[in-house]
Amino acid sequence: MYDVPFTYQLPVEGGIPSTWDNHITRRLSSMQGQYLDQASFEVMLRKEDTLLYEVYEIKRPEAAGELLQGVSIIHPGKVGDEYFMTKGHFHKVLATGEVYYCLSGEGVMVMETPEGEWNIQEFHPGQVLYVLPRWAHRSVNTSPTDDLVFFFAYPGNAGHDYSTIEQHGFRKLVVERDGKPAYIDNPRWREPQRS
Ligand code: PAN
Ligand code: ZN
Repeated sequence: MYDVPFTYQLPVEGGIPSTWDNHITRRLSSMQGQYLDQASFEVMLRKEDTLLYEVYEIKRPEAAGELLQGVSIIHPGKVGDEYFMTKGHFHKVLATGEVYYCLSGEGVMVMETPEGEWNIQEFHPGQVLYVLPRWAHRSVNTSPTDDLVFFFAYPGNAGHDYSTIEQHGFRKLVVERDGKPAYIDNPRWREPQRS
């Protein structure tokens, strides 16, 4: 970890930063119970524990005032009709936002507040997306062929609360209908019970 200001390269092609500290990989088996079509999930998993997405993190102290940053790459694919997506989370410190910059691919960010308000924004190359403080966020790759690649930066003290989303998912699911992405209600969704 540097203790002086630094730069690094972020190539649009491929999107892997020239310097990184952690490479996180998330496979199908880590998304147990998150996809609506449980039968398709089981069939896929029996064949292969497919790599769904990867994150390259640049390490910084997890402290207020720092910015944690990196790149996520979500591979194309579906479980049943539902596109490959990240787990999604609230920040543990709810009052922390996040900036995303789409390098390549096509997708959407599904967001919601603890009160159940929802919002979905599209990702296109060159587009900046700002996730406001308090909004849970999950990114979804809606391309049939290409990776969705984006840069992100968020406060060092944010932390991640995955369990609220793991319990009931997001209010909206992103599925393919007639060859195009569509947003449907998640039948498992319940208003999050946050303490
Ligand atoms: C991103 C996400 C990253 C992977 O860095 O952590 O895209 O998504 P999950 O953490 O939901 O698996 C971010 O939002 N950080 O706060
Ligand atoms: Zn986040």
